[in-house]
Order: sequence, then C-alpha cells, then structure tokens
Amino acid sequence: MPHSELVVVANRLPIDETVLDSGAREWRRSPGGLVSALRPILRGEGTTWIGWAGGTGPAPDLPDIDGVALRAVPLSDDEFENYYEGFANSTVWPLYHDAVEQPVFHRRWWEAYQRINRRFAAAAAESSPPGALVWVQDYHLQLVPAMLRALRPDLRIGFFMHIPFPPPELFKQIPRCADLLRGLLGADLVGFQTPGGARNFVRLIDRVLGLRTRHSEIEVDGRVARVGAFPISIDVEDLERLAASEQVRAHAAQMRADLGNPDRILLGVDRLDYTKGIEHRLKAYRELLADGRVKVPNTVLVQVAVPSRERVEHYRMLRDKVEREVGGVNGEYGRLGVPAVHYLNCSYNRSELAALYLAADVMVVTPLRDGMNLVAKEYVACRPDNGGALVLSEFAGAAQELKQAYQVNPHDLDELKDTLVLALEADPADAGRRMRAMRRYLRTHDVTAWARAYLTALEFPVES
Ligand code: GDG
Repeated sequence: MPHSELVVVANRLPIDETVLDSGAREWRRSPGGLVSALRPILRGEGTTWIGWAGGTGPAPDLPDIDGVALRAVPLSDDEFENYYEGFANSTVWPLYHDAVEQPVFHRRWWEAYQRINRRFAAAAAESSPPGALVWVQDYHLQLVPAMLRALRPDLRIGFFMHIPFPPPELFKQIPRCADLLRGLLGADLVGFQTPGGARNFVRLIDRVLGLRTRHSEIEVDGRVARVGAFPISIDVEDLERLAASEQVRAHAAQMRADLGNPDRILLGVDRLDYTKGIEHRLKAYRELLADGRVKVPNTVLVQVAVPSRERVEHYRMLRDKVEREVGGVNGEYGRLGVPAVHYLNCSYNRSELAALYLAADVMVVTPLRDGMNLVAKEYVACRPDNGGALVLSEFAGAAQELKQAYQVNPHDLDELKDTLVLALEADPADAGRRMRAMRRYLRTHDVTAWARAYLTALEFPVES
C-alpha cells in the first residue's frame, strides 16, 4: 500500500517567534531551509513537522504553517546545553567535519543526547498515522530511527544527514559510536550528501557492527536498510526569478555604489563557523594586499558572517579571531572611508542576499569541510546574467557537482591566493561559460529533484 502521510522530524521547527511593534508575539515561517526545500512536495494535509520551537521551557501550541501541522518538542536550559550545544555541536559537529576543531566528549552530554532523541522518537511515534513515512533529519537525531522503529514497527523511516559523514579512523573516536550506527540503521534508507559519506557509513557498519553489507544494502534484524547519496540543492527557479527582478537588480547596483564602485568585489557569506574557512580566506586576502596583487579601493572584500551557536566556546573564540584579523587588515590596508574588508556580523533576508550575490564579482566559498554548501549553489542560481566567478573549496560537497567552479584547497595558502587572482582576472567569456554550465546543471538538480529522489527511493508517492 502506498504511504501518503509524511512526518518530518528535525531538531528545529521551520518557524521563528517574532515580536511585533505592538509587543504581541507571532510565529512566522523561517526563511529558507528545509521547509522551502520540501514545500513543493508537501501536500499540506497529512504532513506533520516535529521539532524544537527555539525557546526553553514548556512546548508552545503552534499554528499550522502552509498547511503543515507543527508539533513542538520542549527542551529545558540544561537539555539545550547538554544535548544541543554539547553532544550535537561540540562532539559530533567538529568530529564529522574532519575534527578541524578538537571534539569534546562528556558523559552527561551523551546521556542528554539519548534522552532528547528518545523524546523526539516518542513524539514521532505519537503523531504518526499507521504506515506513515517519517523522515528524520540530521546529526542531532541519529538515535531516533532505531528508537522509533522499536516503538512503531509499522512505519517507514528515512534519515538524511546534512553534514559530512567521516571515515572510520575518525568516527571510531566517539565513545559509544556503535550506538550511533545502530540508531541510524533503524531507518529503511540512510541518505548522505555524497557517495563518500555513504561509503564511510557502509565501511563502519561492516567494521564496527560486523553486519553483512552488499554495496548499498545492509542486512539488519531480518530486514534490509539501504544507504545512498542524495546531494541536497536549492529552489533554483525561485532564486533566478528573484535575481532577475528589478528591485534586486537596483539593490545590487546600489550596493556597488555604497562600496564606492570598486572594480572588483569579493564576497563571502557564511555562518560564523570554524568549518567555513573564513580565517584562511582573510589570510589569503591579506597576503594578496601585502604582495600588491590586489589593491584597495579597486578591490574590496565583503564578508557576511551570520552569528551562530554563540554560547559554544569554539565559536566565541572564532569570532574573536576573525574580528581581530578584520581589524588588522583594515588597519593596515584600509583607506579613510574605504575599508579593505566590509565585515557584517548580521543576518540578511533572501532578497538582500540575492542582491549581494548579484553585486559580487567573485564569490569565495572556502570551507575546510562542508556537507554540501548551499551558498555556492545560490550564487550560481542568482547569476542569470552569467556574470561573476565562483571560487569553491574541494572539500565542500558542492564541489562534486559544480565542477566548473574555480576549485581550490583552502589549506594551501599559495593555491588559494593564485585561485582568487585567477577568478578576479578571469576572461569574461570563459567565466560566463563556466557559470552557464553550472546553472544548466542546477536547473535539473534543484531541491525538488533532491526531495523527489529521496522520497521515491523510499517508495513515497510523489506527484510529478
Ligand atoms: C548545513 C550543512 C548543507 C546565509 N546568510 C543568511 C542566510 N543564509 C542562508 C544561505 C543558505 C544557508 O543559510 C546556509 O546553508 P549552507 O549550506 O551554506 O551551510 P549550513 O548552515 O552549515 O548548513 C551544509 C546544509 O546544511 C543543507 O543540507 O549544505 O553543508 O553544514 O541557504 O542563504 N539566511 C538568512 N539570512 C542570512 O543572513 N535568512
């Protein structure tokens, strides 16, 4: 029988609480993110989304959003600290990103992680109609698939990992790593961003759990769990439309004017996260200025650094380091009224972001490791003019698809500098060909294609 009810389980609900001028509070759909990804295929009725609403304390009652029923899972201050900031973001996040920062382990974090995963599994078990498909998202909830299967063997369960999945040598450092693998194996389909992530998972199942694996199939408890790569994407059509709009084009021109109409604008847009390679980028730019290969005011760098996980120690340290470096570069190379780096530690809405992408000559995406990196894809989608050039780290999942980008190893400072110059001085015809090829690829590999591929693999009926 086809399954027609969908339950999404993610750490975060796709809403934010906004305080209106009147002082009243209102829930609004969060911009971007998974909810936009799923919107084209969510059919409203019959879809439920389970997740945390953002505050601590009792779970709020929530309105439906775009026809999707929302169910909040409560977290206390303590649980937020141990489950979210602790195990999820100070153990799993750094370790799955090649340990570019030292992962930290605490037994109390692991206990909280188990407890909260159990809470999400219980909420999913309660909210799912018989035979529904439950799609669990990301590294915060790796134990949920097995916990949910134990409660509700009638459900079809999917899991998608948004971040990289590390090789055995790294993964095995996590105390209780076998429990994480067993948790994920509770799913009928475990999806990763890249084939490499999927391969690492299968190797680990073989080595740590000693289960029989055949390519992408694993025999577990008398059933078969499948593993696959499903590279996530963006709503290409929507961004193309936005970038082509008169309002965004005018805004982009205004931004260039506000920056003093430089010949070349370099742009970085990232969450302020140590995986994103912001420091490496700043260092390369500073050396280019020192070498005289780029000059202010002809060239400027705009760095948007969206605040993130601000209470976690590594993030506070990163912010200090980045701000010190920006201050250093500006002190040395800025001119009166013309800083070398325009550093913006705030968040932008979709149309402002589109204008920034359109204004930038070179988009610099240099993560040390990244599951996919949607910013790279968004930049390409926002260039229907075929202008601009994308510098992209080979360690972002997106590099496996955006082959015509100027790819770079961000750890190699000289290579990074040379690649930035190459992109800054690119022949417009060549740069245009690259952009066109990448846009053509994205048009057929957009977010709807991603969700459709995943759900079809789980035999969920998706309208064409
Ligand atoms: C994780 C994985 C994977 C940026 N600035 C603002 C803003 N953004 C939006 C971007 C983009 C998103 O945030 C960032 O997505 P990324 O993919 O670049 O990075 P992560 O946040 O680390 O996401 C990543 C992703 O999950 C999806 O699977 O690609 O590898 O790490 O869409 O446009 N959004 C708003 N204001 C901003 O100032 N509203």
